[in-house]
Amino acid sequence: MVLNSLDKMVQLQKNTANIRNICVLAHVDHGKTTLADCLISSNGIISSRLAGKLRYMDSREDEQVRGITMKSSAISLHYTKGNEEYLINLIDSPGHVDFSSEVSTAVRICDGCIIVVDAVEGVCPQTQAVLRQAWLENIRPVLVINKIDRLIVELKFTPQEAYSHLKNILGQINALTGTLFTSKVLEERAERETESQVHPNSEQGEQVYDWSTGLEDTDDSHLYFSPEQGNVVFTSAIDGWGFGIEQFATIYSQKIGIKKEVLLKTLWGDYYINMKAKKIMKVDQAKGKKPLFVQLILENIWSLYDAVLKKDKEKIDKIVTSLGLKIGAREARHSDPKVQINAICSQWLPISHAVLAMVCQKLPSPLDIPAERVEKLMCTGSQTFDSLPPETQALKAAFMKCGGEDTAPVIIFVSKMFAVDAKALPQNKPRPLTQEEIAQRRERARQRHAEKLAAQGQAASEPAQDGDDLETSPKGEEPRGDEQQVESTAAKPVPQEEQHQESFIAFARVFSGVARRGKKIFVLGPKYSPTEFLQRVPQGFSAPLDDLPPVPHMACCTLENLYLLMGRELEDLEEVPPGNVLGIGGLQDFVLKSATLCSLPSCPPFIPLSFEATPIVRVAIEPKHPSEMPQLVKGMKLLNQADPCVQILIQETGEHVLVTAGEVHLQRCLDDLKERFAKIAISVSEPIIPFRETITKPPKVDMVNEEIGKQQKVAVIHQTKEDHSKIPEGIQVDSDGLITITTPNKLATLSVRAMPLPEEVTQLLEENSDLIRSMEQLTSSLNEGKNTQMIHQKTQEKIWEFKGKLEQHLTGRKWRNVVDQIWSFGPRKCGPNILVNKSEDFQSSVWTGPDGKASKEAGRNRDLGNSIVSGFQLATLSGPMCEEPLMGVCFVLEKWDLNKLEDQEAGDKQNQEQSNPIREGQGEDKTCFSRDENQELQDGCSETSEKRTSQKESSLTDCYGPFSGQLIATMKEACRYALQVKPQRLMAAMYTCDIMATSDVLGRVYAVLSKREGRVLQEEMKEGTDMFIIKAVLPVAESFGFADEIRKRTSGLASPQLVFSHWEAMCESPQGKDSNVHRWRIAPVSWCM
Ligand SMILES: Nc1nc2c(ncn2[C@@H]2O[C@H](COP(=O)(O)OP(=O)(O)OP(=O)(O)O)[C@@H](O)[C@H]2O)c(=O)[nH]1
Ligand SMILES: [Mg+2]
Repeated sequence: MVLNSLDKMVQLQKNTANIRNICVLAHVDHGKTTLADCLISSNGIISSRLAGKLRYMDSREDEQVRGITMKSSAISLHYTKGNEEYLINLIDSPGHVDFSSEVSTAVRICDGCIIVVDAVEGVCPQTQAVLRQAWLENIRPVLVINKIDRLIVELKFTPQEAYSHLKNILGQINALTGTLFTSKVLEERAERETESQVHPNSEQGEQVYDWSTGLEDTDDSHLYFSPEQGNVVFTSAIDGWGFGIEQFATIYSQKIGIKKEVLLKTLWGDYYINMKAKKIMKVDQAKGKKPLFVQLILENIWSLYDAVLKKDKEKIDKIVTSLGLKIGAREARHSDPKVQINAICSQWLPISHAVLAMVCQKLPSPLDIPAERVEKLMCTGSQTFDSLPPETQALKAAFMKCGGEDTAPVIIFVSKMFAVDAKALPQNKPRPLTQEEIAQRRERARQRHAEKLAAQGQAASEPAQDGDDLETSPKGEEPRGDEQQVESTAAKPVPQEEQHQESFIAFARVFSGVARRGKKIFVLGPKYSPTEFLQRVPQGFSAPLDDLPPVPHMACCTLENLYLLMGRELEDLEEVPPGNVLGIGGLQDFVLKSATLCSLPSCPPFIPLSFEATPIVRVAIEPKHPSEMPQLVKGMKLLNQADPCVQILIQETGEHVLVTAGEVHLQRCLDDLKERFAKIAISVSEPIIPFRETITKPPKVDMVNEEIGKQQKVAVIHQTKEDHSKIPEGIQVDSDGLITITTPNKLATLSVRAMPLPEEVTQLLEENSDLIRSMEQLTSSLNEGKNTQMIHQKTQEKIWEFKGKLEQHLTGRKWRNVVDQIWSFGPRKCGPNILVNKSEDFQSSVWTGPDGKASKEAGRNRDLGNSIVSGFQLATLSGPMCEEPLMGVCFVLEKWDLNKLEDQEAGDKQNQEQSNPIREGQGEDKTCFSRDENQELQDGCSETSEKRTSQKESSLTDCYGPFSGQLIATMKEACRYALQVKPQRLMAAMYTCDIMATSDVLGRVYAVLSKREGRVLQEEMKEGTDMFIIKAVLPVAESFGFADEIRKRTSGLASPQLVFSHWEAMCESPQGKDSNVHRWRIAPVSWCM
């Protein structure tokens, strides 16, 4: 990039109203990067001949080789429309599902997006996913229907057929928008309704249900895509052309003398023109009239393609002349018709103009950020905007204003960290010399030359002593040969160790204020709470930022380097005004993946990015040479930072595990690890497939579908009992699966039962894990007596709603009162398993916290209760079959018998009272007191007397360790045994798989699917094409190599998209499990079909 254009960009960055931050979103291969090429070539960064071939934004080698984008990257473009100059910060994103987290990072820092749809393939699964993401993030979309050339060349449609097909695509995408919009309106309506229930109108008497609060009166017309609204353009990125209705309305209003406004309304739709009367009328199909779009637009394009493809020189010349274009002699003579089409169309209907004009007109500037979006960004978890402290709420105005004055708070969001080679940083790159520097160097060279001449003169008069002297430059300066090289460029020396280092740049956006180099700023982690800061730090605190008292999840750093992101290049900037996308250097020690930076500590962290794909594919990694372990560990840390969705785990066994979103993502991570971050040879295990453990209901029918009678049922129970020979003696198991177990010191007895939860409940728990987490936080702060967190009304409403739904699904005798008695969720206190407390001695529920009694006994019970909950957490974290987490299990604590403990404590107390005077004056020989019999035998008198002295703990600690620990272990065991007496099942991770295939390869697709235990859910034909869309589910364990196999078997005509969908219980009971556990981790034995 040349210097003056950098100046131009800097100048454009200051005019916030004319900035457009946009990303290009689409299904894989629909032409995003090709479209980006066309837009980039309009700025002269790449030549127009290379546009579409270069795929400039795919700067990684593997992106070029595989032909898919793997990361999102930004470039700033300049566009002039009339008298206005615009700065377009364009982000190209990947379409492959494995990289959908990169889409989330792009969407967060944009205000609008271009949704690209392939004119042949139409709306595909990822189109839906990206549209949903745009909606969730509240950014405005425009539509580009790309690859129109395929309708002409491949499908050989007539213009009329093409028009119907395009109408169809628009219909599909608008239907999707409609669904998103309707669900949003209904959600808001439901919210309003609950609000009105909470604050009922005082005039209760005249309550009339008002249906109009819903969809009816909400104007949604601006949301839909329609060419006449100006938010749709039709393009062929590969041939470099594109148009919106407006371009043709301008052309034809001059040509046929009909008002532009009229044409804008009628060029798309079923209208035709009566040329004689110069009138536009509704299409009368019976008379075979063609719509304007067909007659005035498509037919012209079709006839141009026809002429060029048939090499009809005469016709081509006629078209070129009638359009008033000038085609270079080289292009006109070119034998490849594509080159000719490109040369003509890119002049006639330049794609960059059509797309960028629409972007500037229809997409909002940073000044138009919706208030709703701001509020959403500021509210993490189940918080609501009005529950934030007033100082925090006040920041909303700054967001909305997006001001650059000195008083405006600086708010920046970092959506990801990306690694670049340190050599590629502008400060390490050669830069052109200034005039002064060139003059100085010239002067130095002249001096040296003169000195050398003088030295030669001297040498001629004195005989040479050492020939080498002549070669050495005077005073040990650089040898002369370098002079010419440094003449035009100068590089800052890169320290040796930095030369091969990766440097991290934050991919960010300034939401308010000016980001200046050298400015000190707070880095707020996702868990940072401004409320906590405001409580800890006195108001009006004015010491330097570094002297602040420590506040969790907050750090202070300096903005070291600011960059303009230019695709493969970075340009140094001194400051970045609000509303711009930028790169920030020097944050790698402060930001792991994403963060909020703000000059005020009252700012909350932005809500975390929502990722569509769940990381599910795991492999264990080790260095080929064990001595290189430290490099591997360091490399994995860097990889973790450089990828928004990868996870790195260190197992208890010491294995280093990499968790990725899919096979392609895994391959990219491994390549990065080997070539960039660890730079060592590694060995990679077979993929490890995660499972979940669950239980099912005992069968009601036997193998031949005959109902099992009562007698048989008993037999089944006996059989089950026999099967669970693992349950040691001394543990009571009743016929219903109730386990009764005593702590090692025999002081407490627990009775626990396991029951399978209905599927809907498990799903509900999974969907509400965030809410459950905040509930748990509230309960634990209540438990600790802190009560710092105020429950906001809306959060409370959400909790009640969640409870209501649980009650709705947990009906019947078996589940009576269960919801009220839920004590905890697990694992990690927010998982899809429930602990129910039916014991009468101690009541505690997640809805109300422990019962209000503040007695000493209540306090003790609370402590013991915590141990029981911990035991449940451990049990749900790793199940008895293969130590995988549990799912869909309800543990009911039926009884909790502490009588012995209480007896002992009473005894303790009594003895203590009695022994106190003794201790003071008498010997210790009478101090034996009644304890558990066994204990007494073991300990003997002298030992017990010692224990007595350490008051309360003495009674709760014995040779089995602290009582709390015993209770945890006993509860864990009870849960495990309770599971083992029920029919246990493993649950397998399942992908949903969307495959688009032509009818002739359909059979082969099915063959591969059935070989890999896939199950077809749906098959439908795409209208107007011979393509089928197949929706199937496929076990993750069977998915490795699936995409490659499908591609190979269908010669590349079908390619699947796999997205993690759900967990599914396998049919077979995993008998003989011990020997098989390892095998299941790689390939499960059998699948529930
Ligand atoms: N016929 C035709 N092919 C196109 C057009 N635009 C792009 N392509 C081709 O479609 C393929 C995919 O294009 P890309 O631009 O890489 O698609 P993408 O959407 O960036 O793909 P991902 O980034 O992997 O999701 C390439 O082979 C392009 O040459 C078009 O207008 N017409
Ligand atoms: Mg791409």
